[in-house]
Amino acid sequence: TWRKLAATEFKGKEEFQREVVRHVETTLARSMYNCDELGAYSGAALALRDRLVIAWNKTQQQHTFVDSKRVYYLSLEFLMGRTLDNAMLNVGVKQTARDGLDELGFRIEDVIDQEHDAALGNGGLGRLAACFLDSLATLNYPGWGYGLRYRYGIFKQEIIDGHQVEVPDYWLDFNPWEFPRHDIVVDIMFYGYVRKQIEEDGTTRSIWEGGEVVQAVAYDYPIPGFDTENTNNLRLWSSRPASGEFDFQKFNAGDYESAVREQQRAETISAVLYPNDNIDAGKELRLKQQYFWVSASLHDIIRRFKKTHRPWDQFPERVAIQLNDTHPALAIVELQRILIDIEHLSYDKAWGIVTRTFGYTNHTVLPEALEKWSVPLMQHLLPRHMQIIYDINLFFLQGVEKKFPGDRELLMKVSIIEESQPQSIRMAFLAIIGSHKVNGVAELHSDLIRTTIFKDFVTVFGTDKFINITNGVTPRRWLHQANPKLSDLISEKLGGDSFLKDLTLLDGLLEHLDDKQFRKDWMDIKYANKVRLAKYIKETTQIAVNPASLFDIQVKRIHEYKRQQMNIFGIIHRYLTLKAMKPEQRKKAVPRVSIFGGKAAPGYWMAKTIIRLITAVGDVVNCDKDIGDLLKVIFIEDYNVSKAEMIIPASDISEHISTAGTEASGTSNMKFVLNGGLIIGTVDGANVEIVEQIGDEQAFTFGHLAHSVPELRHQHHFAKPKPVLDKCLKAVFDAILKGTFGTPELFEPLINSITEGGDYYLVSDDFQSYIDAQSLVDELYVDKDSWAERSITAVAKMGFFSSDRTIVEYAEQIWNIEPVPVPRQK
Ligand code: 26Y
Repeated sequence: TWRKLAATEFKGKEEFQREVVRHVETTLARSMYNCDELGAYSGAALALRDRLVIAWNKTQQQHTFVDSKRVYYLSLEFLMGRTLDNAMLNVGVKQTARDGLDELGFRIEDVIDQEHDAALGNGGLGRLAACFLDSLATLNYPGWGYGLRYRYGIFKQEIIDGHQVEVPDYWLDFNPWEFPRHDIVVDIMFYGYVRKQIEEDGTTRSIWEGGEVVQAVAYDYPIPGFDTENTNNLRLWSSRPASGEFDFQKFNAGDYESAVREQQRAETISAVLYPNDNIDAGKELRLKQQYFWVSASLHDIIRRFKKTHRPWDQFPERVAIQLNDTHPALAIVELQRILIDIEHLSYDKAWGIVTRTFGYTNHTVLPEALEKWSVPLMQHLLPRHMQIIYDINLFFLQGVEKKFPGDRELLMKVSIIEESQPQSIRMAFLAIIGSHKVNGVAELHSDLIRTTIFKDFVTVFGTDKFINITNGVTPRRWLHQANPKLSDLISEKLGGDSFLKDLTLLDGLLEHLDDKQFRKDWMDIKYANKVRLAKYIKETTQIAVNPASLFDIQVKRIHEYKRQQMNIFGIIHRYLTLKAMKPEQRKKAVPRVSIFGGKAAPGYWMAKTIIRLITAVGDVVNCDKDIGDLLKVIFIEDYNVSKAEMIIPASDISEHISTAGTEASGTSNMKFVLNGGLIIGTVDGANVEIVEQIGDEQAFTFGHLAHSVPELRHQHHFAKPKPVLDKCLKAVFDAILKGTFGTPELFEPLINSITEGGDYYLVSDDFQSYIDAQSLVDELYVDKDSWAERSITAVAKMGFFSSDRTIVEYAEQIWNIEPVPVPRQK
């Protein structure tokens, strides 16, 4: 039967091939006769990109034509990973491309492997933004991302002599996915002074002038949805000097150095992603990044709104802006400034528009991650914004005083300005006051923010403003793309791939739970994924691991609160236990491969010490002849999105073992379970809801609960004499301090943080229960058939954790937007 092709389709593999060859020979000016895999990647990417552009233009035209309300997702991080594979799968041309490339002599997997990750993020917050873009497009919502086009993404991690070494990640060499918009340029000012001017009608106006100007240039990235022509836009800003090139007067006068310096100063703003995850450093350049990006984005949004010739009142009916954590909180101040200083709206009218526009998502309760900017710094860099922050605070506090007369303490507690030395601006408070909804990212986390860090704001605003929207992950990347075999098996059982758009359909798998062949196929796929990972481990570390072992994986940023140290202490305990066994006893032990991956912030010394201990333990354990295959300890270098796609499908269990109340949600927990791995975890973040959904037989939970944490910390703090350590943990520390894993001095500070330093993350309190949970894992893993049953049951009940569900909740509860599908050709 004949039908018109979708904009993104090819007429067949021949047409695809022709397009690849055309791009290799003309766009790249290379010959097909000596085309290598990188050339094939480039050609394939360009061929597909041509199709995306058509759908992308259609979508944007449709959205402009319908004049629909749009959401703008402001995030300093978009951890996109690779694009080619994802885009081929989303628009449904992967098989065509596979066949076409095959005939040209290339394996599609090798071609896909040529692509550099777009690593413009640190961890969970940045990857969540990327999953949200996929869901927005797939659900046909008009939604744009706005971020920074860093020249260097998160650093590449090398492990040299067991230590982390940071190497710059220059990712822009050849990037077929970005479109420079040299016509979309915004001037951004810093520094300068504010002058008051009396108008003819007697009102006073503030004029901010005399500062330094840099330019923001837009770069656009198409975001295709799955099984839809809708293609959204991600717009990233790049900085450059306002004069275009550099100061030619200085240049011609022979002052080359200062001309170049000026150019570099401007380019520095978007040069590098700050590599801190959940730790605020408060650096001036970071504040410059934030204002640069926020100001450029708002000007762009306003320019688009103005084309509709609507009155300002209607701005919040056409525009929703979501703040991904407090990093873009200055957008609140910037919009207020534009509305009063430039558009001449009254303060009150402007503020009404502002608060109806913004929503704020909180991602952390860790005190060290809550952004504060020093007042003198803000004053210096953005003098007019500092005045407006004072105004916002004044009017807010007046309102509080009116509602709670005489409550001086409450005023102190909710003031945006903290009376520290020097004073500082609490960005979370600004974000709450300037938004109409504040959300946490998992039930437990949302409860915690309502009852701890933001409780005084619940008193002031009431409870309705503070909602929960539990995180989710995109099943397109994290099941279909990362685990094609499992995705195909599920399609076969469910009679189609609709589960990729409605993940709750996974529960249909329960009907097949007792099917012996299905269980076998299921476990064979897990095994094949473990073989794939074992092969990678062999190639990159020279260590052979047995894929029949239990694969135990912890991959995430290295942080004390995530407790990789507890995992490695548990591994040392296992090692000591195995060593103490007689050879015939050892034969009964379950062989295990413990796999770690993750980056430490370059300045986070304790996190680097944890990496050093993991590699040191691996060095000893991996070549201990008594142990053999019973225990291997692997650190995978440079964990990133594309590696996650290979690692996650290979887990039997994965670790999500943060101190209760510290991990806001976690999202890799969802990815692992969706791929048939079980989790060992604390009662923290989204673990709670995962276990609720899949049933507690399908998970290994342990440890103290969040509500006991403050009291336990208090006890550690005031304990005299120091509490005696649990026997197992003491044996672990003794082994380390004896030098079993090399120089003990390296690891003393880590041990001391637990024995002397108050054990803030409660490793000693949870250790025994962690070990017990691990023993239960060993015990249950022996029965492969019931393990298969648990694995299938867990996947079947994961439907809730699709980021599609998450995005629908944002759309309905915060943004008030509707889907606007691009009409399909008939
Ligand atoms: C202030 C600055 C240095 C800073 C930079 C990055 C502060 C925080 C962050 C990143 C935070 C982050 O990634 N949070 C994670 O967000 C995920 C998505 O909601 C959660 O799943 C995860 O628990 C949380 O740690």
